[in-house]
Order: sequence, then C-alpha cells, then structure tokens
Amino acid sequence: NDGYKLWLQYYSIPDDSESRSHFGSIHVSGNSPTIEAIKQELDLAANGFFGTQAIMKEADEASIIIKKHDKEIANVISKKDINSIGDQGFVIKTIKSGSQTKIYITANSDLGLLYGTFKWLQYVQKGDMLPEDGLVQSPKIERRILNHWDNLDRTVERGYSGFSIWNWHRLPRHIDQQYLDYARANAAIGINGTVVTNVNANSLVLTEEYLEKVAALADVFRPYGIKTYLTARFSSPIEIGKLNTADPLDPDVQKWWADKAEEIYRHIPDFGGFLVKADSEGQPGPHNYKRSQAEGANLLADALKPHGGIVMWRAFVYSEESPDDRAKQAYNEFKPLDGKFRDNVIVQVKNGAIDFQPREPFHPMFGGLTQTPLMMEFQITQEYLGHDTHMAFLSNMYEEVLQTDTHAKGEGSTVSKIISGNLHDHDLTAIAGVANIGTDRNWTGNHFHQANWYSYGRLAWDPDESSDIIAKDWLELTFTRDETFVSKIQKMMLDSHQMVVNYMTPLGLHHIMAWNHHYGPGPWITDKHRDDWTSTYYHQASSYGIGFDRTASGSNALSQYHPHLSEKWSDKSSVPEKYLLWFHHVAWDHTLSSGRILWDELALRYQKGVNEARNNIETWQEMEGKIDQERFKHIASFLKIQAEEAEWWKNACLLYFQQFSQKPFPDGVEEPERDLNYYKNIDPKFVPGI
Ligand code: BDP
Repeated sequence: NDGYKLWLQYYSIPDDSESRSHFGSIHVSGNSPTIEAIKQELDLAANGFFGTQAIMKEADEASIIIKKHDKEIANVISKKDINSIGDQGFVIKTIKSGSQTKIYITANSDLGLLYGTFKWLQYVQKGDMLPEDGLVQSPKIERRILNHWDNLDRTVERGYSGFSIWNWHRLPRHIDQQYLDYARANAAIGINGTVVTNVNANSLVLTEEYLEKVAALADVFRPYGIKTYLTARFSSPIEIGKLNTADPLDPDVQKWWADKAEEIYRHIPDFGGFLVKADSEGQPGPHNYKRSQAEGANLLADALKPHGGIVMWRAFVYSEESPDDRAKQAYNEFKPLDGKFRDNVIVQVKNGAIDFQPREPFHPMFGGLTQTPLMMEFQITQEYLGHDTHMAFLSNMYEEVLQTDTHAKGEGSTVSKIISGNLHDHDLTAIAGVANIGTDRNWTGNHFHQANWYSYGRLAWDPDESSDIIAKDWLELTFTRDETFVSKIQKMMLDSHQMVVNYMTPLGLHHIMAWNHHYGPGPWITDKHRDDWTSTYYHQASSYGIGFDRTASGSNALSQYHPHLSEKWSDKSSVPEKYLLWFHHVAWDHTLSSGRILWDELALRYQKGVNEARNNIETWQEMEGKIDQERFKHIASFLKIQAEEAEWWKNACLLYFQQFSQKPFPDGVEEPERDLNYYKNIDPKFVPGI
C-alpha cells in the first residue's frame, strides 16, 4: 500500500456485516454527472469492502435510498431537518419498518447527496453505528478552499512532496486520473474550491491558452462540487494586456479586467473568482499607484460581480520600508478600510500576524474588523514545521486558533464564529488551506501529512469539531480499525504539534529558522537586507533575557487586541506561557509557573520535544504487523529523521542562546556533542525546495 488512496482506502471489512446486504440493494435517484460519481464511488467501495459490486434496485426494493428531497422522502425525513441543511448539507436516517431496515440519504442537491454518500461510506469503513436519530449535517462555512502555491513550471512554492500535480504541458488534451482522485478525496471531506496557482502569481495563467487548460481541470472537478479559482497578478493588464498602467482607477484598466472576466467565464461558467496577493514581498499592487487595498480589491470585484465571482484579497501586506513591528502592519493597513470593500470581496487573513510559525496567537484582524467578511488562511504545507519529514498533526493548531476567544462582541466571540459569519452576520464565508499536495505517490510526502489535509477539510466543514475525533477517524479510514493501533497512534498525533513547538520554538519564540528554506534552526540569522526576515529581530536575545516586547513599552502590538486580552496578555504573570516570548522580553532568571527560571524551562522544553520524538520511534515499532509493511517502514524512517533533527534544533538553539544567558544546562538536558559553530555551518543544500 503506497498510500495513494488516502482516506478512500475501502479496505476489506468483516463479511458478516449488515452493510454487505445494503450494497446489494441500492437506489440512487437522478441523472447528472454528480449522480454518476455517487454510483461509481459506491461501486469502488463495495469492491474494496467485500469484493462485490453495488447493485442498483428500484426504490421500493432497495435498502439504501439516495434521493433528493421529494414528497416520498417527506414521509420519512422531517421538514425541519430538510430546511436546516441548505443546499450543501445532507440527512442520513435509518428507518425500521417491521423486519426491514432502510437507510435514507437525502439532500436538497446532488452535491448534498454526494457528501451524504461519502459520510455513510466512512461510517461503514469505520464500523460505526449511525446515531439513533440520524445525521443531519451542513457546512458552517460556505467556501472551503485549497490554495495551491503551484507555479506553471510545476515547481511548488513551499511544496515538499514532489512537483505540482497540474501538468500544464499535457492539459487540456490529457486528463490524468490523479485529477479525478484529487476531486474525490476533496469531496469526501467537503472541500469545494481550489485555487490552482501560486499567490506569487504569473499573469500567463489568464491568457487564452492557459484558460483552456484551467477549464479542462474545472470540468473534472465540477461533478464533485469543486469550484476553480485562480490567482490574479495585479499587473496583468500591463504584462498580458499591453496597457501601460494597472492603476485601479484607470478606466482602461477597469475595462481590461471586465473583459478578462467575461473571457474567463466563457471558458469556465462557474469560475469561483480571484485570490490576490498584492503589495507584499515584491508583488505589485494598488500601492504602486498610491491606491488603497480596498481600491485594488474593488477593481477586480467589479469585474467579477456580473458573473457571480468573488475576490479573496490577502491581508498579508507588510512593507520593507516600514519601521513598525511586522506583526502590526496588516491590522494598521486594513482596519481603517473596514466596510470599504465591495460585497463580493472577502479578506483572507493568515491565522497569525507574522507567518505560519509553529505557533502564533490569533491574528488581531479577526477581532478588529466587523463590517468586512474575513476568511482564515491556514498553512497545511509545513513550511516552518519541518517540511515533509517531521510529523506534526496540525489539527490541534487549527483548533487552538479557531477556538480562541477574540472578545470582539463579548465573551464567546471565537475566531470560529467570526469566519463562519455568525458573529457579524456575514453571508460570504470562506476558509483556505495552503495545500501540501505534490506528485509523490502518497500525495504529501509524509503519510501523516495526509491527516493535515484531511483535518483541514473536516474543520472547514465544521470549525468546531475536535481534533481527537478527526485523528481517530483518519486513522480508521486510512489504516485499520485495530483498537490498539488507533488509540496509541491517535495519542502520538495529538501530542505531536506541541512536541514540534517544544523542539523548535517553545514559550512563544518565533521566526528563528534558517535563512530562506526555513527548514532547520537559524537563531543566529542577522544583518540581512530586511530586518523583519532575520531571527535576531524576533528573539531579541541579550544578556538580560529574550523575547519580543509587544506591550506598551515595546511595539504595543498588544493594543490591537480587545482590551480583555491585551490587559491579560500585557502582564507576564497572566499571559499564557505558550505566548510569553511572543509578547514579552523576559529576564533569563524570571520564575515561571513551574517554579523554574526561564532559562531552565526553555532548555527543558527543548529536551522534552527531543525525548518525545525519540519515544515516537518506539511507539511506532510496537505497531509492526498491524498495518502494511510499505507504509509502516516509510513512516518508521521518517520518524527517525524527525528525532535526529529535533536534536539538531535543540542543540543549535540552546548553544546559541546560552551565549546570552551564560547559564549551565539544567539537570535532564543533554549536553550537545558538538559546538555552536558546527551547527552554524551545516550546509543547507540538502534541504528540498532550495
Ligand atoms: C511566506 C512564504 C512565501 C510566501 C508567503 C505568502 O515564505 O513563500 O509567498 O508566505 O504567504 O510564508 O505569500
């Protein structure tokens, strides 16, 4: 098993199961490509589970009825349930009449039926009983999108599992099976949108030649309910339109985008819209013409509006000229523009204010803007979390951010409520995850990283789901139902994010990784052309202490949070310790809640991360024989790499910081075998992606 089938393994299950008989009498009503997709999926599943086919029957003879809501269904499914699921949800109900048991999967759309079918198949695979009163589910967020940072030459920015799966050269004439399997895997977890190109955009994708290729992909995705989106380079009117400006207030520029939108919709009638990175890290944008982010976004929004498209405008805007704390810049830029965006614009905000660090407090924009819909951008690809070789189950990190209370409208104003539109009553809701998918046979390099794609989908559907359930479901769908395996590995996964934080950036440290590739440790990175890309800017280590002062005595980034939080977090004794050095510059001998001084605590956290990474190797060894050898061995070797590199991180960081603290390692912390210079000189050339 090479892992290609992701969570759609459909491995065989006990033959005496009641489900086998269900597969012998299924009724699927309707006629559309989506209905065809449902039938195909049922067949694939029947084949995998029992080596049989799914047999189709008339409705009155069938024991599984998959049918859109109609008069007949109204007899068994309540109006209340049907009304509550909207056009993407579904109801699954078991109805007993006499000795007969029928399962109804119903919805208001074919897509809802597809989602319901996938859900039912997952129950069968896991061997779970459907709840007595059935399942009534609908997504809390309307648009659940993957962002591919894929370039047209098939390299992937921050991609660690091979090249881009989009083969532009062969498109549109060749449709690879992988595109179809991509659509199936995504639909199975409710993902309904994909931006197929990098945020660092190439305008070429908006030319006729490429639009034909994109349209071919969109045709594959459509039956699975997945809309296609593109990144739009702000300077496209100059680069491919032969205009001499891209000024958003210029009528020629406006006409160019309107015509371009029309052309796109001729190729892709249900095109989702644009994702835009502007005025950031060298990307062109409205600032080039002294216009605001709102003027830039509205230009594209007006062009897409007649066709029903949206603009996802990124808030990742910060300038190399600004002397201000990078963490503050997006909020400062966007807060005054709140309410100035068209109604088909949604602002896409990274989970934290710096950049996908192993852990960040939530981005203050989530609590700060009320009139503009905001969407979350999570990174699934592990740019700062050990690329493909380090196992980190990111669901916990996503959950931590989603469940944080911003206090924007009093207690209970969680980030989850903001992005699902509940708190400020927004209809336009969305979430994005930067994909970790590539041409590796198992899609994500590390088998465990499939779980991050999976958990992103689950949380996009329901941002209030809990990671322990997600981990368990993923393990059962992907590997086995074996209880020992599932419980042990579930625990290993749930502890893994904190483990990685411990051996990379404990207690709120951030941005101390190596230059450019962001893989290994680099706390010594300093003196580059941009301060805010160096490590010393962020950790501020001195003989007194360490950490970035973001209180009123420092950059005062804390003032961007609700007073309830800023007051609590301004105080070293009440800020959660996981954010301590994010917000405070703290003396090495400051005492923490453990009773230990900062230096000792920091050192012990690094060691704890290393110890856990080593323990994982042993836990995994105990699982031999419980799953296939191919995946077992693949994972075993990656866990070994992770443990070795956890040690690398610990040794490099502690030796470096010890120069400032001038304190010995506390008991329990292993002395590094090499000196600091050795770690500084590790040649990063072996790192993928550089
Ligand atoms: C940073 C990455 C860079 C991306 C940028 C972005 O290092 O490659 O282009 O974010 O999100 O994390 O635009």
